[in-house]
Amino acid sequence: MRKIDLLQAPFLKEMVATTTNLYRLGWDERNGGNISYLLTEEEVLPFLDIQQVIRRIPMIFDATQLIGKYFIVTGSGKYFKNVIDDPAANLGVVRIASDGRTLELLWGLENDAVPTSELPSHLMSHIARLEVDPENRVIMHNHATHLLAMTFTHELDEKSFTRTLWQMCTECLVVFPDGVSIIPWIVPGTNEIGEATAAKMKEARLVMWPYHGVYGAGKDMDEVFGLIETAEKAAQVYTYVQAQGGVKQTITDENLWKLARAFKVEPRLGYLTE
Ligand code: 2HA
Ligand code: ZN
Repeated sequence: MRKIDLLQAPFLKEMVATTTNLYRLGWDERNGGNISYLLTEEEVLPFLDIQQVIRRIPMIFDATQLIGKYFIVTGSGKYFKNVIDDPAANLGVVRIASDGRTLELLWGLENDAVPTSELPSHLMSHIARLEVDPENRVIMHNHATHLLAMTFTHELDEKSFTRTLWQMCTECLVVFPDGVSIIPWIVPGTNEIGEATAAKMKEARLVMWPYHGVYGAGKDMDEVFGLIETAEKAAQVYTYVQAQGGVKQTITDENLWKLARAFKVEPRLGYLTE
């Protein structure tokens, strides 16, 4: 069967639009940030001969739970700024091979490029999210500016960090009732940071990497982008509030409970006073 040019694929267009948008927002300077997007076989079949493996790429960890799964990913060392001009050099479609430790490259990552250096965190987070939400498909990492800044000025206690963000915009509790989790500072690109992130991903779809950036998870690109965008907006408001002299009054826990009831969301257990 004749294949359609992959540049026409809806998932490719979403990756290009999203990386371009994130670059414009200033959250992905240089090679900062990475995205992985789980694809179904039906989605890739019109565009790819799935028997045609271009290259095999070894991984430093075991992704047995994802054997046979397809992902489109951003490339290591690649700039989000450049994706729109050359998607095939900056993005790749890969499949997890039957040994769970090799990637089969099916498209893109031209000139011997490899997937994002944060692949351990991405694939471990996919595994963790799929256990609690079988619909999860996207993991996104970026350096959202105000959230990153807050990791220097706000205490790094998950409950307190979450409550501050919930109080900065009325919408926050509705968008991320599961809150924001935080890992310790760990060297990026390692299995260790992947394991720490994935452990947090079982409870919350947003995970802060102190002095570095944020991880988000969601069932589609809009959900994960919207999550990070909403938390980042709250962090921006927090920045202005601090600059204006600090909080004089805020959304009370009673208000937050009313919101939770009105929008039928369950705030993270123990984060609001009863
Ligand atoms: O890929 O953002 O965390 C560049 C990064 C590493
Ligand atoms: Zn980063």
